[in-house]
Amino acid sequence: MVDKVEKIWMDGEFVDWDDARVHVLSHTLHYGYGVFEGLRCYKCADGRSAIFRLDEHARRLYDSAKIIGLDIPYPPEVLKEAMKEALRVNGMDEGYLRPMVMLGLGAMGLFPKDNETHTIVAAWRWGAYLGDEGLNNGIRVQISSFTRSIVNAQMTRAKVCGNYVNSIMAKKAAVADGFDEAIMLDAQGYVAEGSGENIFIVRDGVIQTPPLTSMLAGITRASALTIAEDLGYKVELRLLTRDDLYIADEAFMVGTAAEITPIRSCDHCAVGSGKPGPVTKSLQEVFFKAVRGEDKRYESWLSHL
Ligand code: PPE
Repeated sequence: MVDKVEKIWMDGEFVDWDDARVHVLSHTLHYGYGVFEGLRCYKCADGRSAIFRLDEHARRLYDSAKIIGLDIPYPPEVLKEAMKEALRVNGMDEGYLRPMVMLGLGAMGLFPKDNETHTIVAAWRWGAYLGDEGLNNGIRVQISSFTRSIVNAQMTRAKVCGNYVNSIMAKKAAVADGFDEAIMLDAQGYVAEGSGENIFIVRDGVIQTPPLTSMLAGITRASALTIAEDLGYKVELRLLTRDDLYIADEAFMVGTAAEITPIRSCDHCAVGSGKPGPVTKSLQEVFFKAVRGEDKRYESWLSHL
């Protein structure tokens, strides 16, 4: 269960955790028509804390809202400040941030009109999303029998609440079968993404990830691509097949929550040696330095509290 913190920002002010409530007839609860983000704040080597890629996450939140036609009743500056303040008021120097914009009471049915909008920013403590063991030694993934929603059904540039039913079903099925995570294929059968992560493989020293089609345009994905290029690796954006994962030398998943997590097997087939490989480890190392302000090249990715 998520650990309770003191305050949550809701509709312009900080309220006590127990008072951050909406009505059961809130529109988003019924139809999934809402947008959200997930960000991490890390404690830096110099003792300060910084939110990783705050501007990019804020931009994606407003893009998501625009895509589905939802008005966010605050300018980005207000929500960015609320995110910093959500950590400060709760005395957190590290944590996960969840801004969300949802529709509340008003009309029911599929033509929301004059429904009130609720905007929240919550912060909570979140350790390694796929477990410390997974982060260090790799996870076991399953190709899901659930297809990632096709691009003109699910808006893939938007992080929409309702999109996550597809993810939850895939994740639950994978865990029920004894795996750590699900990888979903797109409608054509090409590798799309994990339930809440983007995916990369490495073969013959080339880092490969699918182009942005049936998947979220992950900010960690973009960061990993930049780091990979800075490390001098050859990077290729290309459609990946299920068996590309089986014969990869290395594979890993990336996301704000998942950070950079190695994959050690796919469908019981060992990826490479079945252990995190050198390329994955080198990216992981630079990524964790970047988020903690230990690599000057990536200073501009940090927003200090
Ligand atoms: N794909 C999906 C479907 C996704 O949800 C995420 C983030 C990503 C890719 C990676 O995106 P980015 O965080 O910008 O690198 N998933 C978030 C939600 C996790 C959750 O369980 O909630 C996250 O990682 O914060």
